This record gives sequence, structure tokens and C-alpha cells, in this order.
Amino acid sequence: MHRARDRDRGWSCLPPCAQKMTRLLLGVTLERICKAVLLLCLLHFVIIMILYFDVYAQHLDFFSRFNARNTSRVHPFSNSSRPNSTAPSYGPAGAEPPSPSAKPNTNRSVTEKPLQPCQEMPSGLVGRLLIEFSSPMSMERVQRENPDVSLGGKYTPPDCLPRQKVAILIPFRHREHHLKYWLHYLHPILRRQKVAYGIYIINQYGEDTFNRAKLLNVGFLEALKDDEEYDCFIFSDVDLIPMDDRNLYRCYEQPRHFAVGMDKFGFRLPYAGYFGGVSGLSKSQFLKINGFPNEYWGWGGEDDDIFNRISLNGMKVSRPDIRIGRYRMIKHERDKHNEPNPQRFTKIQNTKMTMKRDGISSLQYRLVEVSRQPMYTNITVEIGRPPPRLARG
Ligand code: UD2
Ligand code: MN
Repeated sequence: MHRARDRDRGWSCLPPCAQKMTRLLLGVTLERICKAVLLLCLLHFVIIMILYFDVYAQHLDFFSRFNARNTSRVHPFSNSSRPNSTAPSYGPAGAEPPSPSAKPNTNRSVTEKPLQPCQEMPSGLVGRLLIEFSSPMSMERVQRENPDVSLGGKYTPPDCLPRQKVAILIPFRHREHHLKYWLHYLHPILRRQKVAYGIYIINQYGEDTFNRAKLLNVGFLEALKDDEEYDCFIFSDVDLIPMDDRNLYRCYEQPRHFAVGMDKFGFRLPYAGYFGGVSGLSKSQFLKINGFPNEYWGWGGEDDDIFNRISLNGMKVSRPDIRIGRYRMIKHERDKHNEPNPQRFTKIQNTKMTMKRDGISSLQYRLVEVSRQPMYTNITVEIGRPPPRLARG
């Protein structure tokens, strides 16, 4: 009744009621504002959470990549992650060595693919190379062009698991000019070949008669002192550059002779038992022949003695195809204090008798200095002089 009357008068209710209405309206508005604020807060929270998880995920990704990069550079040198590191295996000449098990690196994040064993014949090889020694060469240039080589001339492929760890040993004295060319050509070749390697220059101290084979024996022991994981040793003259990068610098099931065809020999093997220039033996092959002879002072004969040791111990030299095993030698005169050894012809007749007592087992030397250069490790060593009978020659 009252309401009808009020309606008639234009009132919906009496003044106290109007107050109530105003308060009610105010309350509703306030409630709406509160709801809106709450909703905004919720939205804000959701957005914050999304952003937070996104950044966190990026963080995780960054660290996993960072770790992966670190481990991929380090693992080929560490026992834990390098499969078969203490038990090297070798394939036959030119054939595929047994591949290491592709055990994934446990440090890697699940998002990163584990490294695969390096390809037997890496895809980055280019084959025939143009080798020349007329353009000037400097160690600065070699360094500039090989930024991936670490101190001491060491390198390991970052993108695959190398099959072996190779120490490259160079007998040396006063051949700095040749060394620059050797490093200039060999670092990129070895990198393309996916070799994990270290370069060691075995520098004979003093001016006594040169002894190539004894220096190489020293190199074997000193390289292992530096890194006991080396399982392959390549012995190279400082003046010899391969003309084809398919001549792979690694060890094989049988001792390897790499320098099959040299320019100075008309790119032919000079004789069937030739083992000079560049050769490679696994650690066990080297130990089986009691290393190299220590008693060849001056030029010649030591390479034939090594060939005899290999045959006498029931092994057979393996070689690359003649079209691939081609080399250029930097032209040079015979060095002072490296005159032909007049004893060499009789000595190589007696390898069978001498190899057991003369070799790595009887090696004596005095280490003068080990210095790590950016592109190689230099080992200067005093190896004595020939006994008086030989010195009179
Ligand atoms: C041949 C063989 C070499 C070895 C030698 C006989 C070739 C290409 N090489 O070399 O493997 O059997 O005969 O001993 O056929 N060296 C120095 N400073 C010296 C002397 C020698 O650094 O004062 C080093 C250097 O690494 C050199 C190597 O010894 O490349 C062999 O000496 P070489 O080059 O004078 O003798 P070569 O070319 O007749
Ligand atoms: Mn030479």
C-alpha cells in the first residue's frame, strides 16, 4: 500500500530508506572496485609467474649450454668421459679402427645431444693440397690463423669424440725456419682430420753430433710425462709436409709409414724397407720394439734399424696409397754435426742382437728445459755424445 503511494509521489521509499539505498549503492560499487582490484592482482600474479618461469627456463638452458661447451672441450682428455682411453684399438691400414662406444657424457644436459665418435674419414677433408715454401712465414701468422690451438700446441676436436690421442714428435735443432712452415700447414690439416693431438719439438741441446732416433725416444717419454693418455705417437721430420689431408695422422693396427712418396724421391718409395720421414706407432707397438735405437749418431741408418725392429717383432709396416702418401720436403743442405754415420751399414745388420739392450729401456738423458709455446711444446734435452770410437768416425 505505502509503496504504491510512494510511487505515486515519485518516491521509491521514505528518506531513511533513501539513505539506506545510497549506502547500498555505495557498498555495491565498492564491492565491484574490490573485485576488480582482486582480479587485477590475480592477473598480475599470473603474468609474474609466467615471466618468472620463462626466465628460469632460459637460465637453465644457458647453464646447460655453458656446461656442455665446457665438457665438450675437456672430455676427450679426461679418463671418465673418454671411452677406451686406456685400451686403444687400431684398425688395419686405411680401414676403420674400432669405434669407441658412444657412451654419452653424463655431465651433459638432456637437451644437448651427446658427442658422437669422430668420423673415420672426416667430411671436412679437402684431399690434394698446394704446398709451397716461397711465401714468407712468421710464427705470428701461424698463431693468428690457428686460434683454436691451445698453449703447448694442443688441440682436441670440439664436435666429436676423437678415437685416439696423438703425440706428434719432431727431432730438432736449428731449424726454426722449417718449423714455421710445418706448423702453418700441419695445424689446419690435423684439425680437419679431427685429431686430438699435442706437438712436441725435441730440441737437441749443444752442438754435439745429432741423434734423431734418441731424441724421438726422449719425446716418447716426455710426452707421456706431460699426458699419460697419449696412445699414439707420430714421428715427423720438421721439413716434411703432407700433400694430401686424407693421409690420416693416427695409429693403425700395424706400425705406419706415412711418407711413402716424397718429391725428392720422385714420389716413389725409394726401397721396400724404407721407414724414414714420417712414421707412427701406437704406445704398445713402440714398447714392443723397445723403442728406437739410441746409438745411431749422425745421419742415416736409424730408420732402417726401426724397420728391422718392427719386422723382427712379427709386425708388418702399413702404408697409405701412394697417391695419397705424397710429401714435399723443404730443400736444405746437410746440417753441421749431422754428417753421415759411417757405422750405419754394419749397425743395421745387428738389430736382432742390439734391440733388446739398446732402446727405450736403456735411454739416458738430461732434461734441460720444457717450455710451452702457443703452437708447440719445446723440450730441450742433453743426450750426450757418441762414444770416442764413433766420434773419430
Ligand atoms: C732423411 C729421412 C729422415 C732420416 C734421415 C737420416 C727423409 C725425408 N727423411 O732425412 O727421416 O731417416 O734421412 O737420419 O728421407 N734435424 C734437425 N737439425 C739438424 C739435423 C736434423 O732439426 O741439425 C732433424 C729435422 O727434423 C730433420 C730430420 O732431423 O728433418 C732429418 O734430418 P735431415 O733432414 O737433415 O735428413 P734427410 O732429409 O736426409
Ligand atoms: Mn730433410
